[in-house]
Amino acid sequence: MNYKFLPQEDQDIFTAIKREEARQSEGMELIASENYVSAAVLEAMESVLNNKYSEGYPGHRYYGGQEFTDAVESIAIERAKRLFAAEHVNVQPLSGSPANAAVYFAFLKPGDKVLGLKLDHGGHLSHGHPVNFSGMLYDFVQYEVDPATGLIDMDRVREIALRERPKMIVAGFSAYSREIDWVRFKKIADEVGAFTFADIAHPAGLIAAGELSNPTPVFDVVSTTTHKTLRGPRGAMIMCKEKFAKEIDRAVFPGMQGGPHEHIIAAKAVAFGENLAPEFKEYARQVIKNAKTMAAEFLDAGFRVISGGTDNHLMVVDMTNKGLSGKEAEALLDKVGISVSRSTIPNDPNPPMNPSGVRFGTAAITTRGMKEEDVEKVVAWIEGAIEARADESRLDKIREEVKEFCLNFPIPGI
Ligand code: DSN
Repeated sequence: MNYKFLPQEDQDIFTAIKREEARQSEGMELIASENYVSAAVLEAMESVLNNKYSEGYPGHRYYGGQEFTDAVESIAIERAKRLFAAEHVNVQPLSGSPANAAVYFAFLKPGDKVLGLKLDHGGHLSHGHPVNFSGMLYDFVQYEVDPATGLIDMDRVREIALRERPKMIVAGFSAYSREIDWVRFKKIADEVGAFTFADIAHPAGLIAAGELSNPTPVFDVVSTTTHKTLRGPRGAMIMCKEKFAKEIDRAVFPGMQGGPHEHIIAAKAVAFGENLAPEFKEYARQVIKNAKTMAAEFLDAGFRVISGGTDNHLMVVDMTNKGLSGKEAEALLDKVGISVSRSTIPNDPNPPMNPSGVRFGTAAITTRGMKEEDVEKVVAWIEGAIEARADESRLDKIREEVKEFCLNFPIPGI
């Protein structure tokens, strides 16, 4: 980005941003939920649309002057519908948790029973964790992955659903590396008369590109963030069957939110335009190829990969047999310029702040143009850093190698 005014007006913030640009350029980003947006997406976010209030929806607003916000929001909606074959789309949710809150708000009353995947098995806080609003307001019953395979045991999900008779079943996860059987989930939900809600925040881009199966035609309602594999601005959207359009729209506004962020909605529209282009399909394919290579390399190096591999952009790796916790691995890899996020493993004996695993993802490095042979080097650096963790000079050397390597792969927008 070229900053014209900021350096003159606010050196402190300008300096922090420039240093973050350098950190991103010199470092290896393996946090599964992160990505790099295009310069066009960044430009849409910094536009004067930021200045506009637009409560309501295109054609039905509570403030004047909506000619162009209506146009922008309608384009975002139309593109999202094409991407996911969605009947109805609301592009206003500010982020993933608010989107999920709106979905619950649309379909449930406090105290209603809901089925969601447990956090340490790959679910999300907003899928019923007791410290989150979802777990506080609703009566969540949690299903798990099979401890032996790391896969969701659909027979067990059915058993729990038949016993508990939930009003909603939530599927779609933050740390689950395998394809999801949406049709089976829907069948189970139909048996007990439950709503089906898919949270595809992580694999949305791979689904939009047709590389993973799409729950939108099958499920009642689907939420996603727009900044992970979809490679758009930080934000979210909700897709649903036309028959639920009113409930969802009312739950978002006026139910949960006030004025939508039209500059972000414009950036969502730009990203969706990019997602519809053939190059994005190539990108999504490469993300998966890179992730499969990464999982295979970890297995070869003696790491325990949960479920034994991946079908999408992420994997969770248990660090126990390498003699360090997920938090220690995160801090160690930070030292060599590799960003990751610690992660619980299924039935983790350790708490979420200091869990046993690390989650790795390939969405960001693939945007930079890295391919399978590059991923092999990345895993070798991770393995090397873990082996050399007591040897500061070897760690410094790895950091230099990572930096030199990363600088060969420019980041869009920088
Ligand atoms: N923080 C996101 C992630 O890392 O998966 C989910 O909210």
